[in-house]
Amino acid sequence: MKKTFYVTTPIYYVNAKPHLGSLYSTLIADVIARWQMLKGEKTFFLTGTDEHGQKVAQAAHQAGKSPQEFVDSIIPAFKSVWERYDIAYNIFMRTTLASHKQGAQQLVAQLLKQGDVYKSLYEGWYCVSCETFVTNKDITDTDTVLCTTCGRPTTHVAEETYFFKLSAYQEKLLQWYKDNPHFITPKERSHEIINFVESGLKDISISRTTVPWGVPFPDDSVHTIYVWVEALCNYITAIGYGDSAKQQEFNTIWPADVHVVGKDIIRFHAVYWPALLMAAGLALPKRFLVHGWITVDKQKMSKSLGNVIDPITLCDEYGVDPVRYFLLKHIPITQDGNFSYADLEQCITSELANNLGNLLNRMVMLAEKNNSMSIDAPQQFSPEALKVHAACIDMMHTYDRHMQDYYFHLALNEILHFLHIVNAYFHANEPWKLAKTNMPAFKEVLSVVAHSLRAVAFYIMPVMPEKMRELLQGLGITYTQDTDIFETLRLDNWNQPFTLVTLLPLFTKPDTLMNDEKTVSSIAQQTTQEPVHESTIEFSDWAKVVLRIGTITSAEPVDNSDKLLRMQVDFGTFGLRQILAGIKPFCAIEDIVGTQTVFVYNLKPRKMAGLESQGMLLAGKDEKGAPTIIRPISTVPNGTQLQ
Ligand code: ME8
Ligand code: MG
Repeated sequence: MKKTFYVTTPIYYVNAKPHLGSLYSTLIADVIARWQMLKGEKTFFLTGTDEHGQKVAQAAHQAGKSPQEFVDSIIPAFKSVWERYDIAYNIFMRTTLASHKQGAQQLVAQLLKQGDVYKSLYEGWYCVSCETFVTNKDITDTDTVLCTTCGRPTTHVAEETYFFKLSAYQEKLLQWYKDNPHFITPKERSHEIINFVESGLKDISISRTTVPWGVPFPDDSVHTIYVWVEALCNYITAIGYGDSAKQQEFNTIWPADVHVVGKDIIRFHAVYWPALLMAAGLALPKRFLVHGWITVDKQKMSKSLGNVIDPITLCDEYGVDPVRYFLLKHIPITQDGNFSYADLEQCITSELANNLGNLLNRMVMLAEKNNSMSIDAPQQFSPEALKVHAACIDMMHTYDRHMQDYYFHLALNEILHFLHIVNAYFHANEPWKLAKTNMPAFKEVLSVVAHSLRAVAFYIMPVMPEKMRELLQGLGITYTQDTDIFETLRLDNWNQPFTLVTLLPLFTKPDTLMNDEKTVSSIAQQTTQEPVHESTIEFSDWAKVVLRIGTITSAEPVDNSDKLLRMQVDFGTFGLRQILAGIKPFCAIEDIVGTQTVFVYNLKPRKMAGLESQGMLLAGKDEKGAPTIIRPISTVPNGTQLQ
């Protein structure tokens, strides 16, 4: 039987609901699965949740619930985000399922029986946030031992535990990395792991006696299995490991073709997991795709830092597919990528609305105006048209190559490049004039654009499934996931007839509103919902920001914007400035003119709706989420700096 293409995401801790970072990994896996389906592969896509361990137990305790009640209460939040974002997983795995517990126990029992696991005393430190035993060699000062990964204080542990003989697998692992150079992608991560293994592996502790919220250790229920070892097993228990009735199914799916993971958890995945599999006599996964972090102001977006962005708020505002596209196009998989609303809005406006959506729109409008909604492919294309055809074939090859390397941003860049070529061709041929003078030439232009857009739609389909389905509708094509595969589509064969359909614009340009204020306010909103470890800044960081009080001397609405007000602000001896802010729906102009309030005075000038804003208004948010400006209790001289 043909091997199923198997792709997985990390299983997420259920100590809080998913955020943009969790969405990012899941989205990558979804795009990989959809891409493989288009290539005609049978695929299996696994995601799920990591529900045991101290971290989750603590979160449950804080919420005043039993661990099981607590984890059950968080699951709907994960499922609804995945559903909203069209994440087409096959199984949502939960580590509290009986089948998982049984499978994990079976694996550990086998290692115990073989002598790969032995009992001894563990003395050292444990980081609950990372669920990690902190290795002795990383420790200098035993008073306050901080976690080498996350920097938080660790707890001292001295208990009898079971150890896995990881040290026995050092050479085998090194040989494996050597024989399988693509095992860990990208290369930087691979070097990191090889260095780590070369520096010497110690046996690892794989059980706890003081963590009752876990899977009981086989034949010794004083212990629970260390949460990481048990969690890794989900990749096999989800597809039938440990269940003899599912052995055959398991054999067609395992090994995983790609495990998608963030760089924070690569050591568990690319060292511990392969060693455990070697010990169990199971095949090793083919590849780890390791991505960087989504950052906000250069810091990792994380539950514990409280700077997370809620994916639901984001798609409510911008739509699901534009957010999916943005995350893959603008965050190179090999690097960390900063999230900003300004970049997202810019991307939607220029790449999606102008470059892609408008091309379809303009073509269909022109066809409609000239009664040419049905177009046949010309018998022979002109040399100009053939150049576009050649560029299309080029785009498809290059896109395919980048997708094989999982370089989504480069693949999508190819499409943009191709769309520029098609747009240029469309304009250079002035089809609106041809419609009056040369109907066959006019129809040829339409055919070229329609064929180009058909290819583009299928290639971006894994990234924007809904929008590309719509685009195809505009070309009169109904998409069927099960049968539409590249092999039968023959996108290089430009002999299609099209029956165009008028649609609403595919993408709407976002209002350029208070980009920076929005970042700040959405972070502030999140921080009230979860326990926060505030990160601190140096005094010198604070000293960079100049806040001044000024009087708003005039304010007027900006054309073509629902939200922006253009204000003149008097900063006394520091001058008069034009500042824009997205507060129009929330206040009456007569209420704010004459008012003193606070502005970031030294922010680099930026364009909003085509106008320059020379500073930024600061505002709070009232209970309904509407911005409210801040006034000094008594009048101060204009230009006063806050300190
Ligand atoms: O580590 N940017 O769960 P977790 C990009 N349960 N990706 C991010 C991210 C960010 N800012 N923040 C989180 C665990 N992620 C374990 C995994 S697997 C057997 C067990 C993503 O909830 C990224 O994939 O802390 C990271 O590796 C994962 O979420 C960690 O999720
Ligand atoms: Mg984490």
